[in-house]
Amino acid sequence: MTITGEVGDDTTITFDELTGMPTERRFVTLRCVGEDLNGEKLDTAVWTGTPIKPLLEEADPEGECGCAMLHAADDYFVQFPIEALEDGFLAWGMNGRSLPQSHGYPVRVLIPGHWGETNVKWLQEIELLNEEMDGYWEQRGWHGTGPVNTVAKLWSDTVLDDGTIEVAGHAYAGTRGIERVEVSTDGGDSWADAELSEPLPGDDVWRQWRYEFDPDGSHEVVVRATDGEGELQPEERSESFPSGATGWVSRTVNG
Ligand SMILES: Nc1nc2c(c(=O)[nH]1)N[C@H]1C(S)=C(S)[C@@H](COP(=O)(O)O)O[C@H]1N2
Ligand SMILES: [Mo]
Repeated sequence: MTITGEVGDDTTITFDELTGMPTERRFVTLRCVGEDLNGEKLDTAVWTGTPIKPLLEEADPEGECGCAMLHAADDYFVQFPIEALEDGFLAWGMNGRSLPQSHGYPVRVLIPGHWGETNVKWLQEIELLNEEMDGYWEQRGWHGTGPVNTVAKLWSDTVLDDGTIEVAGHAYAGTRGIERVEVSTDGGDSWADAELSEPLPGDDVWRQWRYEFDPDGSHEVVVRATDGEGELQPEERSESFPSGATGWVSRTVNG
C-alpha cells in the first residue's frame, strides 16, 4: 500500500513491513449505514493489525482540507477527515486467522465508531487531499462517513420452559458505548432496564442485552438504548437513506 498526495514523503509499505510493525488485537464492531433499523448488517470480530497513526506521521500530511481519500483494489474509494483516520487500525487478521478475502485480504482499515463504509477493504492507497471530494457512496447521495447512530436491535424472542418470554439483542453506539438498554412490553407506555453483557474490551464494540417477562396475551415489545454520553436513542423513524435508520425497534410477541 502507498501513502500519497499532499504529503512530505510518498510512502510505500509492503505486507511484510506492515505485519512486522507493533501488533495489537482489537474487538471492533461494524455497522452498515444502508441496513434496516433492525437489520443484521452489524457484527463484531477481533482483529489483528497495527495503528495507522505512526505511518501517517511518517508520511507527514500537508493537505489543506485535513482529509484523505482511501482507494481499494476494487476501485472503491471513500473520503473522510484525517482526524478519524489517525485513530484507525490496519487489520490483516480476523478472529485469529488471516483476514478472509471477503473481509479485505490482505489489509483493511477499521475506523472507530464510523459507519461501515469507511472501513475500506483491499486497501491500496491513502491519498492526502487539498480539498474535500465525494467517495463512492457519497456520489450516490449517502452520508455514511461519520459516526454511527445509536441502535438497540431486537433479534430474538424465546418462550422459556416455564412460559416466561426472553427477548434479546445487541446494542451499539460506536465509540460512545452503550450505558443502558430499556424494554417496554406495552408499546412504550412503561419501561424497564434490560440486563447487559459485560462490555468487551475495546472502544468501539456492541453490547448484548436480554430481558424476561411473564406474558399476558399479545405484547408490543419496544427497545431503546442510551449511549455512554447519556443520550437516548431518538424515537423518530427515518429510512436508512441517506444517513442511517433511526427510531426504536418494536415487535409483536405472543405468550
Ligand atoms: N474496498 C471496499 N471496501 C469496503 C466496501 C467495498 O465495497 N469495497 N464496502 C464498505 C461497506 S459499505 C461496508 S458496510 C463494510 C462491510 O464490511 P464487511 O464486508 O467486512 O462486513 O465494508 C466497507 N468497505
Ligand atoms: Mo455498507
